[in-house]
Amino acid sequence: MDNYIFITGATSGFGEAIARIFAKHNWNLILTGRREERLEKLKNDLKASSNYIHTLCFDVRNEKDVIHAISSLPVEVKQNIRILINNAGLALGRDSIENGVSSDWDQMIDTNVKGLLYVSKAVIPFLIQAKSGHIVNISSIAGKEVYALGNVYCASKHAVDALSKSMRIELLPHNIKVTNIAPGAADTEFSLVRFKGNAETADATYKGFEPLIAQDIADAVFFACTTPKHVCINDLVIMPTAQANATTFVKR
Ligand code: NDP
Ligand code: 8X3
Repeated sequence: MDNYIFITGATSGFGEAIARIFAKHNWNLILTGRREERLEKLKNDLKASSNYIHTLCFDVRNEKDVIHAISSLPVEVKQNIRILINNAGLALGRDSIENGVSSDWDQMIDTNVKGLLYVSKAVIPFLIQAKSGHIVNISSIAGKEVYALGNVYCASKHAVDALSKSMRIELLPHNIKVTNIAPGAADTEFSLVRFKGNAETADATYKGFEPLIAQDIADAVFFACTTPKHVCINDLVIMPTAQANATTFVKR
């Protein structure tokens, strides 16, 4: 198979699990993230099952680096990108606006919204050229609802939800599918990052109920990307069974 899947945030959590499931099904991979050693380790882990694996180490917040990294791929690789997974993202802190840290707001908006735009702008021309493709944007339940102290993260994920809808309209004439995925609580490195390395607070997020795991989201992404040509999954909200919406859980 010549086709490539391009995954942002492949160094942990959902992105890594998505890389693993597509590798198992013999896709060629373009794996990206900031942590180079993790990209190399994943490449080594997957090289037996996947045909070709390219790693690109860049920060999605830096448009020049995004453009430079994607341009550095061989032409035949760029031309064969068929799936883009816009997954890289993060929450930082849980504070009211008056107590919020403005550098955290910048990082969330620059990564979750502007980074997704920079990568999409660089990759979409290859999908248009191929007259075929699929973009999966990883949003969140925080892109459908808001919760107290989630203000800027929720706003950034509402932006992802809106961008998914816009992309779907704009890319329709080019035969490019767009799927928005909105997970609830999933036990990845997400909370450790949100609480800035405080493992105790991060672990408490998942106490008393069974959260999603990265594999659950990877399975859904793989399903959405392998429907027949005439079928597009527009939007998926995926929750732990113990979570009804952004704030209602059954915890024991
Ligand atoms: P992880 O923290 O495990 O993974 C986040 C990934 O994003 C990492 O690979 C990280 O790579 C990458 N990333 C973060 N910032 C940047 C950046 N500036 N440039 C490039 N890559 C970056 O969390 P998840 O797997 O849970 O998160 C994946 C996505 O899912 C995020 O968009 C998150 O908002 C969303 N989400 C998560 C939920 C959850 O409960 N876990 C629920 C709903 C949505 P590196 O650090 O190497 O750059
Ligand atoms: C991550 C899930 O509920 O912390 O997007 O917003 S939540």
